[in-house]
Amino acid sequence: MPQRLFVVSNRLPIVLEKRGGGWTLKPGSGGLVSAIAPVLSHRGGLWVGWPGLPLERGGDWERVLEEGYRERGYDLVPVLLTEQEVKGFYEGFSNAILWPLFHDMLGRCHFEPPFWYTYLDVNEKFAEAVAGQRREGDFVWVQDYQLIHVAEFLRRRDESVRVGFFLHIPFPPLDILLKLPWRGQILKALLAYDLIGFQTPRDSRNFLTCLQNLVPEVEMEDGGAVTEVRLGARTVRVGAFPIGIDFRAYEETARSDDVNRRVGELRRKIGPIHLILGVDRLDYTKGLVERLEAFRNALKRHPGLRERVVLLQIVVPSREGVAEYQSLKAHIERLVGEINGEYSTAGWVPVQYQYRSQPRRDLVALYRLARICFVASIKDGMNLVAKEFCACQVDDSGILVLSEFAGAAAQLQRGALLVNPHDIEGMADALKAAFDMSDDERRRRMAGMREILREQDIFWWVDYYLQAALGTVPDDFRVPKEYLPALDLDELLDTG
Ligand code: GDG
Repeated sequence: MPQRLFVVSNRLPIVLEKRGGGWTLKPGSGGLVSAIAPVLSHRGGLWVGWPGLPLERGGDWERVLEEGYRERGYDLVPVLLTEQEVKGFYEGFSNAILWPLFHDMLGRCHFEPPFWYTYLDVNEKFAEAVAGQRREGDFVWVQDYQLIHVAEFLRRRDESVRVGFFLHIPFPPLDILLKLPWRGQILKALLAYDLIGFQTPRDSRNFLTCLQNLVPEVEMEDGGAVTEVRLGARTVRVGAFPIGIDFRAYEETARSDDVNRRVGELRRKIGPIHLILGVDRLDYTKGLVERLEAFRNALKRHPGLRERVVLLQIVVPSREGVAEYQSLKAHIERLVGEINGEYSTAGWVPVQYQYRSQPRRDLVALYRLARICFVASIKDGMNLVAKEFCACQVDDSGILVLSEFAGAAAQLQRGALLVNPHDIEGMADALKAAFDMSDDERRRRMAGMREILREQDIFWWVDYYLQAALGTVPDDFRVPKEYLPALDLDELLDTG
C-alpha cells in the first residue's frame, strides 16, 4: 500500500457555488490541481483546505462535496473559517504582512498584532483537520505562506508526523526578514518540516542565510540539490524545486481547431499589428505601473513602434476588498487613459486594457497570437504566465520579455530578454529589441525555452518534490542556476 498523501492548501481545489436552491461543485483550474490530483488518486489521500466561502456544518453543501469527490479516489476535507478569521488570517497576516514582506515591500506591511494571533489559530485549525484523519505512514504536504505553522501544530500532537512544505512565493533576504516582529516564530515553525521546497536557489539561499545568522547553532551539509540542516534532534532538508506547468495540455490546446479558429478571427481583427501581451492578477508585485510606463517610454523614444504595436493588458480582479488594490486599479486606469490620450491616432489605440478574467481558450489564443509576452514583476515566486506563453508558442515565433526578479528567470535566462522592472528605459529598449529581432534568433530562443519547460513540467515538479520527501533526490536532478546580471566590466572601470 503506497503512503497516502495529504495536500494542505489555503483553498480547496474546487469552486462551490449556490445556484437556485442547491449547490454546484466545479473542479478548480490550474496546474497544481491537475498535477496533484492523479497522485492523490493513485496513492489515496486527502486535500485539506478552506472552501472559499462562509459555510456552516450540517448544510447540503457537505453532501455535494462528499459525493462529488467520491469517484476521484481522494477526499476533500473542508476547514471552515468565520468572517473574522478570514479577515485576520487571510486578508491580514497572509496578505497584509507575509505577502508584501516576502516580496520585499516593507512599506505595504501592516504589522498588526491581532493578525498574528488569528493566523496561529487558523493554522491550528488546519492542523487539527489533518490530525483528525492522519494514519501512520501518511505524508502531509503543506502549500504556501498562509500555512507555515501547520507542521509545528501537528508535531505537538505527534512528533513522528512526516510533513513537507512548499513556498510558492519568494523567501526574503535576512535584512528584510529581520523587520518582521514574528521572525523568530516563523523560522522556528519552518524548522518543524522535514523538507522545505523553494522556487529558486536564491530563495533557498536566503532562507539558509537567515538561519545561519539568526540561529548559529544550526549545522548545515550541502548535498547539491538538497541541503541538510540539523538543529538538536531535528533534521530539515531544504532545496529549490521550480514549479512547472502542464506543458503538454497548453500545447495541445494551442494547436486545437477551436484555438486555431479563434487566433484566425483575432488576427483578422488586428491586422499586421504586433501584439504585446500582459496577463496578471491585480497586484502591486506584478509591476503593472512600471510596464505601462515602459510602454509609454518605448512609444516616445522609438517612434517606429507607433501604429505597429498594441499592448493588451489583461488584469484579473484579485483581493478586491483591500484598499491598496483599489487604488492600484485606479492608478493603472489613469495611466492607460493618459497613454491612449497622448498617442492614439485614427484607427490605432496603443493600450487595450481588460479588467476581467478570460476563459482559458481565449487566454491560450492570446498567448499564441502575441508576438511579445511582457512580464515585469517587481518580484515573483515563479510566474506561470511566462511559462504558459512559451508552451502556447507552438510556432516558436514569440519573444518573452521577462523580469529578472521573477523566479522563472533562473530557468529561462538563456531564451528570454531579461529586464529590470525598475529600469523604465531599459524595458522600453527591450521591447524595441524584441520588435526588431530576427526570425532566426526568435525561433532559437523560444525553442530553447520550450525544451526546458517541456521537460521540467508540473508532473516533473510533483515527482521530484515527492522523491526528495519520501526517498532521495535522483542524481540527474538539475538545479537551475541562480540568475544574476553580468555587469559590463568596461563600464565599471571607466573612471572617465
Ligand atoms: C503564485 C505566485 C507562482 C491569469 N489570468 C487568467 C488566468 N490566469 C492564470 C494564469 C496562471 C495564473 O492565473 C497566475 O499565475 P502566476 O504564477 O502568474 O501568479 P500568482 O497567481 O501570483 O501565483 C507565483 C505561482 O503561485 C505558482 O507557484 O508562479 O509567483 O505569486 O496560471 O494562467 N486564467 C484564466 N483566465 C485569465 O484571465 N483562465
